[in-house]
Amino acid sequence: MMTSRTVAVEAEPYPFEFDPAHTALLIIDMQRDFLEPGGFGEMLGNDVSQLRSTIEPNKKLLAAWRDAGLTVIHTREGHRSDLTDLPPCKKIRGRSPASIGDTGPMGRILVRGEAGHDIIPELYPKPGEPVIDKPGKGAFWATDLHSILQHRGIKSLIVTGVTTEVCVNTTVREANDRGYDCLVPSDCVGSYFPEFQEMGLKMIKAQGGIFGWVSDSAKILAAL
Ligand code: C5J
Repeated sequence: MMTSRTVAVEAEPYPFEFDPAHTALLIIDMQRDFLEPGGFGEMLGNDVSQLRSTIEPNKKLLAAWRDAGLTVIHTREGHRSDLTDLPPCKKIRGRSPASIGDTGPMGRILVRGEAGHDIIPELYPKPGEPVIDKPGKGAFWATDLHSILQHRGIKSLIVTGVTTEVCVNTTVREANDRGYDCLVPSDCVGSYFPEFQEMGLKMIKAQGGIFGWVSDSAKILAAL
C-alpha cells in the first residue's frame, strides 16, 4: 500500500496540490506517425521537431513516475482495421490526398497494429502500464480510461503528450468534467504550431484554472 501525502507544485494559476499515490501520469498519443520524421504528420507538411522537443522531458517524468511506483497510462489515437469506428466525417475531413486508413509512410494511417500507430521507442510502455486505444481526440470518449482510473483511486492527472491544442486539450476538458484535477507540464506537450502551443496552454489555466493547471517537468520532479 502506497503512503498518502500531499505535495505542492509551483504552477499557474496557483500551486497544484496532489497526492502522488492517487495521481496518474497520462501520456497522450506519443505515436510514431505524429512524431517521427517520415511519418504521417510530416507527410502533411508539419514540422515534427516542434513535437520532438517534448521527448526528453517526457522521458525524465516517465522515469521518475516509474521509479516511484506510480500509475502510468499511455494513449494512442487510432482505429479498427475495418474502420467501423471511424466516423465518415473524420475520414474525409481535410481533403488530404491520404487520409486515415489509407497506406501511409509507416503502414495504414492511424490504424491499430500498424507501425506508425505505435508509441515511439523512447517512451514505449512497460508491461503492466495500460495503453488506451482511443478513436477520438479525447481519451475518455469510447474508452475504459475512466473505469481504470476509478479502480485505482486516481483523483489527479499529469497530462503530457501531443498535440497540445487537440488531443491534450480535449482530454483535459473531458477529465475536468469527470472530476479529475489536471496539471499540464508545458515542456511535455507539443504542437506543430507555436501559436496553438501558447494558446492551448493559456486556455487551460485561464479564469482561475478553468480546466486545470500549467507548470513544467522540472517543477514536478522537484516536488515529487
Ligand atoms: C492528436 C491530432 N493526438 N492532432 N491528434 O492531437 O489529430
